[in-house]
Amino acid sequence: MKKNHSPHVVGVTPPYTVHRSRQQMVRDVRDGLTKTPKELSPKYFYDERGSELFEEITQLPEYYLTRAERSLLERKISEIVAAVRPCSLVELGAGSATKTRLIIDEMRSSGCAECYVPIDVSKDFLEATAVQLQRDYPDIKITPVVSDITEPFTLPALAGPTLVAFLGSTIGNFPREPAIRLLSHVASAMGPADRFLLGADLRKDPEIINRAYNDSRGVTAAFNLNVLQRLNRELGANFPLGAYEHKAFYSSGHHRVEMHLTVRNAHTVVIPEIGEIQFREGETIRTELSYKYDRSTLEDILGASGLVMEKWMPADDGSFALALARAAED
Ligand code: AVJ
Repeated sequence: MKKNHSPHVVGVTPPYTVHRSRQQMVRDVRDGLTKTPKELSPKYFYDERGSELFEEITQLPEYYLTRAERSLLERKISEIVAAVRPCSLVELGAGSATKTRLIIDEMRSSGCAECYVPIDVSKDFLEATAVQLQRDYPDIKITPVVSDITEPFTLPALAGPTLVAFLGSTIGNFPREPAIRLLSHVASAMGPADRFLLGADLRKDPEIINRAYNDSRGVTAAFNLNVLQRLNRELGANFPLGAYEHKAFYSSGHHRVEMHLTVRNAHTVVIPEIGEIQFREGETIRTELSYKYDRSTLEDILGASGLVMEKWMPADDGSFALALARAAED
């Protein structure tokens, strides 16, 4: 890794606070809800409850993504670690870090596992994950970083080579330009021996995709609605939850899932720091985009970000893929 300026690093033991994030949240919510059509950033899904609900989603029979990626990683991790020989692992949007152990175990058995840096917006989850991992891997230096990965991020000094993992198809939340901005930060933090490992959901039968975002138990609906509950709790808003309905659909033209909250009946919401917001019957708040890829689209996005795809590892059924990339020589 190239050297960076002072990182926003937190110890495995709290307390720590992220002062900027509340102001940022108020700004983002104001900007998103005064737009037409209205939108909220998917990063606000992940409060404690939201992170729990997402974990539940990953275990749903309809939500194939997590299982597909895990079985791919199980099959490919030894080849990846043998090629990269990483001593450090940086994980973007680490969440509960369930696939992390697979990577760390392989790094260890191939002789080098010095540092693990999980980066996530959800500080509670990050903290719990870091504490748990530290218990299981006492010899690894774990440095959690609470950060919005869309902001240019900084990293502590690491033992190289570094494997930067961005798994779970979280990249899918970003349209092309924001994705390129994010991946460019990754590319500029990488040295010649470092590698980037990306997990991405692939284009497939729209019915399969639609089922994954409209599960029969309504967990995805609860996950979607939870963002309003969070705004009620954290910003003192008064969203009437019963006035909203989960909607998710795959748009083949855009190669993406759109998640919305549809307004059942017109009402006004007050958010003290923002003001009054009118909601019309039938209008929607768009809460998430989830892009689906093919190899050439990913190669193009990586290329535009200063990264070169070295390995393309699709699942046998074509449902999901891992891609390994290096920084382009500049
Ligand atoms: C974590 C962004 C990859 O888009 O599939 C799951 C989030 N949203 N169900 C996805 C999500 C609804 C998930 N990502």
